[in-house]
Amino acid sequence: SGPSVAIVGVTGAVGQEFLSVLSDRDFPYRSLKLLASKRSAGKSVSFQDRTFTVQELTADSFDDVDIALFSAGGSISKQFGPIAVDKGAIVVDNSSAFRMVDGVPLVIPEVNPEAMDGIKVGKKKGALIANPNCSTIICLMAATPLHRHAKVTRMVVSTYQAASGAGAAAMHELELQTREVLEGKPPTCNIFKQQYAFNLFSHNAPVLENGYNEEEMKMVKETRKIWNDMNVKVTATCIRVPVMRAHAESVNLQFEKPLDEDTAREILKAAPGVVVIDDRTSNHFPTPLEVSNKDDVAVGRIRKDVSQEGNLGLDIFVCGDQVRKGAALNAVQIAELLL
Ligand code: 11C
Repeated sequence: SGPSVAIVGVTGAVGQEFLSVLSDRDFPYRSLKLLASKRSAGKSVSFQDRTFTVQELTADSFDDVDIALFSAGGSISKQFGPIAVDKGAIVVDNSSAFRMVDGVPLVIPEVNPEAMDGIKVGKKKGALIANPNCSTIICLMAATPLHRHAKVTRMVVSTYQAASGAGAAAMHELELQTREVLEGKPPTCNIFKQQYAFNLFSHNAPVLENGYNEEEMKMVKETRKIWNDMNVKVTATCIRVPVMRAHAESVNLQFEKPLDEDTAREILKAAPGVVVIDDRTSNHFPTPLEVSNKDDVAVGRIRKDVSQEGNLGLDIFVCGDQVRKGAALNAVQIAELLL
């Protein structure tokens, strides 16, 4: 029993994580179809004591599919997402293709599940639901409980983003470059056009006319849509750091109503999907390594912003596994809401 599920892009980093998360959460499914490009078709994938053969993604792939989890890049989503919806599937799309389209819910289950009200498996009606950008998800997991309490009027984010955000090939390149540099060899630069190991650089997304890169503007626009607040002021600086798979973010918040740091800590301790690591005595705060392969987003460095009046400002530091809560877990949680 359960829905029939398809995974589009199963050979990628997020595609593989979809499988782990489905298994970890015991997601009920009637059938499972693993789809990828022609190049990967025919490969065998072992999953839950069974061997699946990866099938080529085509327009006919979605006959009798209830839920399709997409993570194969924006152009594949644009081409095949609408086809899947026409066939009656509910598409949970991890790409940026449909996030800002009016009428497409952009959902973090702990934050705005109401945005997908009425979309359910069994209604025999296709729909698109977008998974936000990983940096946005990780930031808003921590910022939203505080926003609900004191209303954020302005948010300033600086990110420290892992290789995983650029896919499995970038993770491989980071590892390879690290070896090469240690061995005194010139680093291989295929994915990023500059040395990544022992370095950091501005996020590789295209830079726009306003000087922001696309990753930064995603944080600005997606936050407004998810919070359904077109007035919240958001600015971001996104940086790629040589970390394998979890993003870190420094987040400065300005509030409409006062919120002191002890109350903020209690709110965050009670927030679903969030753990507080905030030990000033031993200088123990969230790290990417500590949250890697974990579901929860960790938050620490919770402190009053001394540059702001009264208790109207806080600084926090957030870490979250980019592949998991930033992508696959969030999508599977959305799929759970569809049942
Ligand atoms: C990164 N967030 O870490 C990006 C990758 O819009 O889904 C994913 C881009 C997106 O590089």
